[in-house]
Amino acid sequence: TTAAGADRVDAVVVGAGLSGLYQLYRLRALGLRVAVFEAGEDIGGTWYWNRYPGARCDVESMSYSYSFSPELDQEWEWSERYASQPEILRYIHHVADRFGLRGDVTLRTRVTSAAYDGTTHTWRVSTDTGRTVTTRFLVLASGCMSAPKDPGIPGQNSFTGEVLHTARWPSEEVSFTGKRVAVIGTGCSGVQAVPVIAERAAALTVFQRTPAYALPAHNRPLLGAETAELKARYPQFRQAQRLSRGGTVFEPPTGSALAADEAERTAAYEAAWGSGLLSGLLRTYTDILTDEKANATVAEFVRSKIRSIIDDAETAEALSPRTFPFATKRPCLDTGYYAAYNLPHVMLVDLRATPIETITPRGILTTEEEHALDTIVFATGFDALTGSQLAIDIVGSAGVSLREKWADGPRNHLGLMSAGFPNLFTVLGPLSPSVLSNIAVSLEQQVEWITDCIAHLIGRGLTEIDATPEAEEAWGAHVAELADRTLYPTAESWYMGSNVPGKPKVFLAYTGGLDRYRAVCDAAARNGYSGFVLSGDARER
Ligand code: NA7
Repeated sequence: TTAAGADRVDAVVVGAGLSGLYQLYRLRALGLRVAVFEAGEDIGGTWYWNRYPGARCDVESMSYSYSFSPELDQEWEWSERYASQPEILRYIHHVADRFGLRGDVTLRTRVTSAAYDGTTHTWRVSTDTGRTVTTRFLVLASGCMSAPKDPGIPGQNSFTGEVLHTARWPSEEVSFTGKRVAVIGTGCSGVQAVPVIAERAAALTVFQRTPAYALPAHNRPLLGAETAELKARYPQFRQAQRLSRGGTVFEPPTGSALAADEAERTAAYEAAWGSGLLSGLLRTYTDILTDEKANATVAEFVRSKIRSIIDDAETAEALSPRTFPFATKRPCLDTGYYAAYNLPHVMLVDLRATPIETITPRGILTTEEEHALDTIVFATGFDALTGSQLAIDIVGSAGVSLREKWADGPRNHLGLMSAGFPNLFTVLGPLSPSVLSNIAVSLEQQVEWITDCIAHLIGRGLTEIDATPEAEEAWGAHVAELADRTLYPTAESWYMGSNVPGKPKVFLAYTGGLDRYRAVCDAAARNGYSGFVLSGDARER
């Protein structure tokens, strides 16, 4: 049944980042022939592309790493509390080499389309290099933050100086020495890049549309004694991570922020601020993300911190987020971000006061003035969660494309499979905990579920699994209902699709927690894949 000119494999995995490589490892262990296609020149996914200065993980390195191999856990030594992009990329290379994964990865190859053939029960997968393969199983491990968003600024192609995007950073060294540099965007990428670029550039102007809540990282080298201590109990720690709400281990809060008096609250917030943890403030009380008044106490605490760091009162106010509740857009970890604004050559342009009219050949023209520049850095974010999947022209069993089906927002069951797209699985896709969890833990959970599912089909000689429309509808409603119990949907955020013009406004992640999500996924599998239809008999063919 192999189509002419197409190789035949058992599984295609799209993407060779953390998710895709682990998926490859697991599917190979089932004895499957797997082809991984990776658009980049090398493996690493997010950690390959986002090589801008200052790029760093905001989850602690000893938590943000694979847990599947106790030997790997013991042998790898992280040097910093929060690993930098180069170190994480080295780790990914180490894993690929250690487990011999590279041989099945085809680099510089972007999957452009995938069409399901219901008669042969196979996907025909096409790539931009002209290579086509047919496969029974198709796993999209294409990343939740991997499709850069078009900044959509008038004149953006007219600039004659150097143009960079944080998520498409060149591998050769970029020099900022003596340059007048602009950074557009103050999400986590901008917040990380600004202090490092500030150290190198002659002048740095940051163009800010919406200020972020940035919390101090307190990053530092890890001491041998502390890594040894954690390694001694790594198996238990990994297990606790798996069972945790967000993939990181902590004592959940018990009280309401509004039940505490101000002194008590401030003490709790100070301790969280000092912890250097991204979710430290969220963990102080139970209602930070569900009660506006509780949230407002944290938001004001962060603003008071911003005022205490920034010398200039007007700059401090411009940097203070006021238009959305704390953490309804992802907070950032700050390593010298706010402090950079105290340097004489770093300037903030508040785009709410003076919007950009156009980018010109010389620089950036706001309603107030033209800023002459040598380099513009776009830190303008991604078409998150759905972007990388919808970039592929995927056509399912009824001839309907995923783009058509998701025109009003993503629809799937358990964030794993979309009805009408049999044997197509997604890792870290929409309507799963992905971006609201430690994704290192999330991706392992999903990859393992997918692997077990494929093993189940093969073991029983079944050809196909597909989500049912009813289950998918119920899942979508459940995810939306859980999100509506939180403050998340009140913000214009990439969680809501609000950052991409024309994108449907749907809350894109599961807010119920990774622990609960895992239980739901496991229960579905245990109940013979309830919510899915399993069919066919491969042995007949
Ligand atoms: P984000 O968090 O989406 O941030 C993008 C920033 O760029 C944000 O401040 C945007 O302002 C700004 N932006 C986007 N488009 C424009 C235009 N056209 N003009 C001016 N400013 C603009 O992306 P990041 O890469 O920083 O972080 C993404 C995630 O990756 C991060 O949360 C981590 O989980 C890893 P806006 O808020 O839309 O007003």
